[in-house]
Amino acid sequence: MQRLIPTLRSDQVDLELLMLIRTVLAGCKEISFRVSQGALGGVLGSTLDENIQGEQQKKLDVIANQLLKSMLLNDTNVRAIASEEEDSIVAAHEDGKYLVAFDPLDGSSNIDINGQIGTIFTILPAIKELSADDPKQFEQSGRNQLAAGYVLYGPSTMLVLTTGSKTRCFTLDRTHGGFLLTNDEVRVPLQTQEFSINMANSRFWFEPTKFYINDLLQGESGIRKKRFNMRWNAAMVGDIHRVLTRGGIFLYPEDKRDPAKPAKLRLLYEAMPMAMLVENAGGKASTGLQDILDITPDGLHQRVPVIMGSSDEVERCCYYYTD
Ligand code: FDP
Repeated sequence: MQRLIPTLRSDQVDLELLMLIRTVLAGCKEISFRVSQGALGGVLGSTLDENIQGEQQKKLDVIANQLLKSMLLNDTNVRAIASEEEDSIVAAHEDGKYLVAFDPLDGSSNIDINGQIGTIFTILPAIKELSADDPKQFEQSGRNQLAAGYVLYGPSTMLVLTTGSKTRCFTLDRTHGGFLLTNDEVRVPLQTQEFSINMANSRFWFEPTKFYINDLLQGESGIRKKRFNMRWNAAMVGDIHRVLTRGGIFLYPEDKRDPAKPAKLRLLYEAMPMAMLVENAGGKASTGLQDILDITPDGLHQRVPVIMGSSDEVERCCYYYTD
């Protein structure tokens, strides 16, 4: 089986970018080890703190953030980083070529139940004219991403990565500590009968979401004339992994729960990298009104509605929002 670095070399990935991906993955391997230790590593449970978004931080959120942050700040290729767990941009090296944004541990509510969790990351080119601590560094369209990926800490630890062409899957081989290529080209089936949404929010949904989900729930006797099944992992990384593996549609739409936060998922380090992975696997990623990759973030922690997965289904769903 092919290893990660030769795979990226054969894609002619820039050497410095390749070294940076290695740094990110060194952090993820350490997180994978800590996750696998569970209660034995003393990493479960919450801290007494909240992050900038008012969410309670889990111990593992903080550990994963510290690990990635310290490794990335030591890498001279890095100009600056942004993280879900950091209030603002963190400057690294003034002459670094790259920016890294990450969600160190997505799906925090799954930590204590031994469920799927993961690290999501994106790599962007640094903007020469701006200093390393200028938050405008990250105000770049999703189409500028040089690499995007996630590491899923599940029964096995998997890396799903794109550097612009294919979306590939690698599996961590614990016997030698490296990622081995296990799917050279992920393709999301165009059609699906599986949807993924937090149904508990249904009373807060806007009409397009209500109408679309209602049509799916009607099954064979409704307008869709087929039966749909539902899955909800409560960790975007697990839900998108399923969608990439066997198709499906994943939605986290805007709702009326909290008018100050109509959408939940973060653009820069959740929606944008996942959108690149899904598009490069033949799927679609939209807010309902525009492709996620066409959005330029106007803040590090900006939130957006997310609809992504099998392209025919996502397209069909988007009609409900545009009509
Ligand atoms: P979490 O807050 O547990 O980190 O990133 C946000 C996220 O998880 C996604 O991974 C997941 O899809 C969603 O929130 C879960 O939301 P619900 O609490 O509505 O289930």
